[in-house]
Amino acid sequence: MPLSQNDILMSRNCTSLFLWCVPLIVCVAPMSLAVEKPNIIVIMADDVGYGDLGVLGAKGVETPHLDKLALEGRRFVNGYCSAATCTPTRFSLLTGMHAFRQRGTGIAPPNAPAIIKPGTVTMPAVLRNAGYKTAVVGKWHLGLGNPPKPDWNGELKPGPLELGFDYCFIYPSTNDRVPSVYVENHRVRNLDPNDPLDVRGQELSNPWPDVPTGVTHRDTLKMDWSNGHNQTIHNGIGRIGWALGGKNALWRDEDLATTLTEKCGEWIKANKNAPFFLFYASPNVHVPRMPHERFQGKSSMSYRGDSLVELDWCVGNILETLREENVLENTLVIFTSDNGPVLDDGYKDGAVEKLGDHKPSGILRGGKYSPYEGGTRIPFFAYWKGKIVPGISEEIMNTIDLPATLAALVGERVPEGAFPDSFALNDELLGISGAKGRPFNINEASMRFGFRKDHWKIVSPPNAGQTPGRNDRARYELFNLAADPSETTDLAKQDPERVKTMFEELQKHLVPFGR
Ligand SMILES: [Ca+2]
Repeated sequence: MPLSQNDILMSRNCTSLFLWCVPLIVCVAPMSLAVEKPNIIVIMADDVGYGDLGVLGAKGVETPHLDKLALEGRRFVNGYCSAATCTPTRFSLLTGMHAFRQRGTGIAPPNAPAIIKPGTVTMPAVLRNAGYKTAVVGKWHLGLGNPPKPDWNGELKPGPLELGFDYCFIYPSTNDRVPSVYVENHRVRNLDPNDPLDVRGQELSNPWPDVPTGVTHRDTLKMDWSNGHNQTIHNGIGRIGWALGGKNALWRDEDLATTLTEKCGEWIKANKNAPFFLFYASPNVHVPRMPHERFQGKSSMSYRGDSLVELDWCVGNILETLREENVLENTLVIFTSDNGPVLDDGYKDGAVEKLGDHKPSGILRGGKYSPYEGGTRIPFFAYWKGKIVPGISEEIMNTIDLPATLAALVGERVPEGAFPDSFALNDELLGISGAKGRPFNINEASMRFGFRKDHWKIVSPPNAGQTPGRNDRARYELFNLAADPSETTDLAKQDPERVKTMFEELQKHLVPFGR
């Protein structure tokens, strides 16, 4: 049932009586006035591309659960994440703000302190104010603790709990970066105080010369590296960065996705009676791809394909939990990815050699790290059994829109100035007739940008510096995505007026830049 006007007014009036950041216990609508607030699960896969799933044309791998989710839900074929790498997309997913507006939002190193500034309004905080129980399970990669670095043996705060999550069960960085541990709420899980965890930056040489590294003991590795990833060895795999101790807390790569999925299930069961918001930040299919033994060899594409099979199992398992707990029909599930695909991202795992006919980006150009479409146009599905009419949307949608979209969906006010780059696309998400997507799209790839309006797109040149493209409009490329979805033909010289107009509009969006 949609929100009634009274419900909306009550929510707004009530909220305005209090400081927004104070938990609004008395403001939660009483049950008799409850608006429909579906449970919400956002599943963000890692490095999964536009062509990586069966429903998107994948070859050599089957993903039946994700295909079902897509086919029985709404598929956004013009769905994007906001950046071509992990940290900035996740920053924007939680804050509704482009990462380029804040310095230090590039790929976070192992010892990164919390990147999202305290006091920033976040998506989970707004949903919590709307009466939701909130949790994040999986990859964090947005830093923990105060500068200069996390207190790994003490309290890890600020972190997810200070940003609107009631519960977190995360790994701090990426699975190829140390430390290979879980953080549950404010603590490293299973850490033995007699064996403290010491984490050092990746820029240093080995702080413990007697300890084997991916260079000194390369022949002992169970997965060899192709570049970088040769510092601390854990589980027979070289990592980025240095870590020592905390042995009891270390996870095994093969168990990562299963453990996290089980944790999602536990949390769903414990919170099924409240409206809940779960952000499942899946480790699949980021390197090192080391799926559980039961998935190894289940595709023809080596561990990258097997990791897609594992991802599919995880999603199927979560949906099965919803079914078993009788909350499937009251749960909106959104599936997306944090950036486009990559084959060799630092390990020799056969992804290149075993690719076969598979096209991870589908027809799109580029992948992870790229300002072309394959860098940020990704699988994007919304499924809500009995509510979302199955179909395909060609409207533009971006993961940065989820904060405003989900706030609007549950009828919760967004504080003024919050979610500055986020459009409320809730009608479009649900497929309500006549609804529109976002009017333009900006995608970020390190210091390069793509800017799309309708079917036209400009791409900034490489090495554009801190104010990308401001002085070198002549080097921008122009593509007609309707006629040339693979961005093969640069039309900039044929249509300089269009480049000029779009360039000037992009510049307005980039201000303020580099705060
Ligand atoms: Ca990623």
